[in-house]
Amino acid sequence: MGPHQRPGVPGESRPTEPMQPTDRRLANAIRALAMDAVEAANSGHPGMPMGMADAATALFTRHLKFDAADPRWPDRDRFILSAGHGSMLLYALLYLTGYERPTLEDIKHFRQLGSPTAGHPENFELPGVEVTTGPLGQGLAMAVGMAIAERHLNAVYGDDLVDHRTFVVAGDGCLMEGVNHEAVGLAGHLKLGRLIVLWDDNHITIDGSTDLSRNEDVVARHQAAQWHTCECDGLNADDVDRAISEALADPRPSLIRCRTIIGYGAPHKQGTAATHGSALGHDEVEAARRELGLEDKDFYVPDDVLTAWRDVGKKGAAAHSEWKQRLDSSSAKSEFLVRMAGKVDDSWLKPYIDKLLSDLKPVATRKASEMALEAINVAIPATIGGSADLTGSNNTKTKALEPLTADNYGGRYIYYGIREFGMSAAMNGMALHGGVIPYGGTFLVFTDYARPAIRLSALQNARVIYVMTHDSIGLGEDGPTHQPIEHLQSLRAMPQLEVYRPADAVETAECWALALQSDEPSILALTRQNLTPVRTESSNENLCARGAYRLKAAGNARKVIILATGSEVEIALGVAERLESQGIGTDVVSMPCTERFDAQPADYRENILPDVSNREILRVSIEAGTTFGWERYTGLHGLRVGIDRFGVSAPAKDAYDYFGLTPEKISARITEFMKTRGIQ
Ligand SMILES: Cc1ncc(C[n+]2csc(CCOP(=O)(O)OP(=O)(O)O)c2C)c(N)n1
Ligand SMILES: [Mg+2]
Repeated sequence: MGPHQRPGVPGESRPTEPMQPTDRRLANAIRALAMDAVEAANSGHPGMPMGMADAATALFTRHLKFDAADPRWPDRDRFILSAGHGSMLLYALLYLTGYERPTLEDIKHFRQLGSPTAGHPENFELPGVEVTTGPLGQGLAMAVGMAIAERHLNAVYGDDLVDHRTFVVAGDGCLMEGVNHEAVGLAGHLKLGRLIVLWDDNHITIDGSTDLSRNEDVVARHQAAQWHTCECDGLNADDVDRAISEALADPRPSLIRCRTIIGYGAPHKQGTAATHGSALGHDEVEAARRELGLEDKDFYVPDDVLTAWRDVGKKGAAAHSEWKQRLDSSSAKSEFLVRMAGKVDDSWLKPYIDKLLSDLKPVATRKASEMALEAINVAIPATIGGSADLTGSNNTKTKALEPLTADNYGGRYIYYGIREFGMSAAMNGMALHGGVIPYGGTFLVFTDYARPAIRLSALQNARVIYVMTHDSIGLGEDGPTHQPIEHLQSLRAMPQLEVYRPADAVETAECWALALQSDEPSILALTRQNLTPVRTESSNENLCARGAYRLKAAGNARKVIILATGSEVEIALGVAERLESQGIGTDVVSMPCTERFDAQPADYRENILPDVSNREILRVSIEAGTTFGWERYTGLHGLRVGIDRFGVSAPAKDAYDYFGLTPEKISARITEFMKTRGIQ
């Protein structure tokens, strides 16, 4: 008999029926709700919740520290359903343990418009859903970030206030994904012993047996990454309990291999991919109810079972109130609460900018970012910086930051290694854990490696700040592999993400302030090369907050409006100078953040970009990247200056000249364009 065939009848885990419902009966309530919800929606994934119901029961009834009455208790254990397709497992647990939502009604409306029981768990729909999962592998990778945040805050505030664990349920898919290797490597290196992963080892994925696509020794791989591993019968709550206890006792991160059967309890379909992602069908649901000893009723949970589950949901109340008492008597109370609420002040900004203005000099915006961070990291102790092995290039480490290591979780700088995706996913977990504000760097071109996590930052409203340097052909000799072309625009296309491309040191500081205040993720696109200051006078306002502003107004009658970002603002000023000398009045608009500009009231946008034809006032965009999308601001009949091919390996100055991105070449192009279009 193979490891995935087990003897015994699913309904009977113990020979006698005690007064308390058996663990198996508790688990069967999860199975019943999962089957019924998927059946009602005729959509969803019953197999995973049915296979992992016993393991989840062991975890929730015997180990997980939580209080269903307060899903936001800062010292709760975090539970991450990395196998997000099994969302009904989580919804069932939240309902059964007595969270305010989802209600049984919500579960009956699984996957329907407006119901918080979305297809995959979404953190913004339900308190109790810690992170949004579904893109496989990322839940576990975010859990690594949660575990980092927990250890860091523990180092800062001590056991009295921060002392919890991070539990993950992951499937075969989560462990196959590339990001898993990054996350597991990082967790092993940082010795995140409070991270415990329960692997739903059911040998099945969508295409069928895992034998179709995997022969690696998953456990040995984790061991090689310095994890503790153990195994259990995932269908036996006592055995899962034993394995969890073993994992808890080990100082390393743990992988618990739970041997399970997908769709357990559905007699004709269990153990097959047929249960993975579709409703079991009426007959099979009936057969499963018989098999599991359930009543033949939809969405039915016996009273004693529901009562037992509700008691589980209340069990943490005592620990919670003890924690509250410790908080009340802690001298760090108000600081801790402010920090967990994520509030930051920007009192650092004004003095910092005043200092900049008193001593203006050319500086790369990556360097300007470091300068701003020197002030920020002192003023805001919640920041945790890092880089994916480009610290010296991204300029992300300020002087006072010590490395966060297994020996010093109190450090605030993480050497993520060459793990852009793992870093970004970890930052999501850190941000969603709360109490810390993560920022991390790599080259802008490698947002491609981080992109799935950036998308989840956006979807989840996670305040993660991506410090993406080397933001154009201006990086020079490293050439086309490293020169971003389509990146800025493709990132701007992403909802709920703010992309900033500051033009000098003052704008860089303003953009940092906005990113820190935001409840969305931000990308700071920063130059490698030095830029001449364009903001030379002090302003009472954070001008970048409007997304775009008139940096220079036309001297002559306005005929041209140039929109430029980042390093091209300086070029735009040079273009304007040449045009003005020919009597062509030219506005220069610096546009550090298109998303913010789009959100301005109509009259502000109208003031910056008046609704007149390009024959009256020609709009020109200048950005050292794709021109794709700039017609949004120039109109179809405007002029878009950019680069619509891959870059070149050459010194920055030569690359700019080669692509015609110089004041001479652009001004000539504009006057030529005006002539051929008959613009006077
Ligand atoms: C990144 C990503 N790729 C593909 C999918 C689609 N998908 C959802 S579940 C799944 C199979 C996962 O297998 P496993 O983790 O073993 O789950 P089980 O079938 O055992 O429930 C796939 C390919 C996804 N959700 N995320
Ligand atoms: Mg599987």
